[in-house]
Amino acid sequence: LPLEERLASYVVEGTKEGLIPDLDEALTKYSPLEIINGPLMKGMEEVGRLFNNNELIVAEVLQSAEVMKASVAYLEPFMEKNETSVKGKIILATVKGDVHDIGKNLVEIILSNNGYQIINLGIKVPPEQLIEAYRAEKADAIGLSGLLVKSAQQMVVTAQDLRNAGIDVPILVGGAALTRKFTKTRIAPEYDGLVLYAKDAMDGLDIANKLMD
Ligand code: B1M
Repeated sequence: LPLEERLASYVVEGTKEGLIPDLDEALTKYSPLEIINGPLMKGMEEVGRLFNNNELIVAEVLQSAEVMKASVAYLEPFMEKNETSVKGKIILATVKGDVHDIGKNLVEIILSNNGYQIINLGIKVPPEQLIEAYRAEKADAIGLSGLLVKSAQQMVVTAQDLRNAGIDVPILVGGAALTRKFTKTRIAPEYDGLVLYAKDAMDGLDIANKLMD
């Protein structure tokens, strides 16, 4: 198989055998993010498709996720870092009820490599925990990730709770459950701050940079 297909197949098969040498080879041709967003994401999309068709079970999807995580961890030191002064502090969380964290953690890597201090609250984060963290950290923005359809609804609830707690910092939302339609009007028409959708981690960085300008 060509290199790109081999990379995708490690994710689909959930195997790490041969992965590192192939990642090294890929690094001679592509940037770390191109490898992640290209062949590795392609593998993850295939995993999603197979899972949807009942051709994979959760345990197998978990192994695929392990391969993706190991790849991102291996590639991270090769990513471009902009050693600027701290641009801002951002709280990141996967919303309540949702365990998917690969995308959120990628957002953390990209933002922290580009001058942001990140408070990563992890997965299944209830609004109360976000409110507490915001009060303790005085962050410049809150980033919410969600991959399940119900996570979009959870974001609506979260934005309402933040508003009721008197918080109005910009909220950045992302994750496969969302689309561009998830703008402020869909998520939180009455939220006093901005609500912005990022399609991927780089888009998240662009938005954060615009916000902090
Ligand atoms: Co799950 N899962 N999963 N899963 N899983 C999906 C999301 C699903 C679409 C698969 C499918 O059926 N086709 C489906 C959701 C269906 C729906 O609601 N419409 C699904 C399901 C059903 C489930 C369970 C319910 C399965 C079950 O138990 N029966 C269960 C949910 C448990 C729960 O959350 N309560 C479940 C569990 C799991 C695993 C634990 C096995 C594993 C997650 C492991 C982990 O994350 N640690 C897993 C995985 C791996 C997937 C798929 C296959 C891949 C997700 C992924 O990591 N993609 C996924 C199918 C798919 O998406 N194709 C699927 C790679 C990652 C880099 O992309 O997270 O989208 P993503 O991030 C992108 C952008 O979205 C964006 O940036 C990233 C790229 O740069 N982004 C942000 C993300 N967050 C952002 C935040 C931002 C900005 C951008 O700002 C704050």
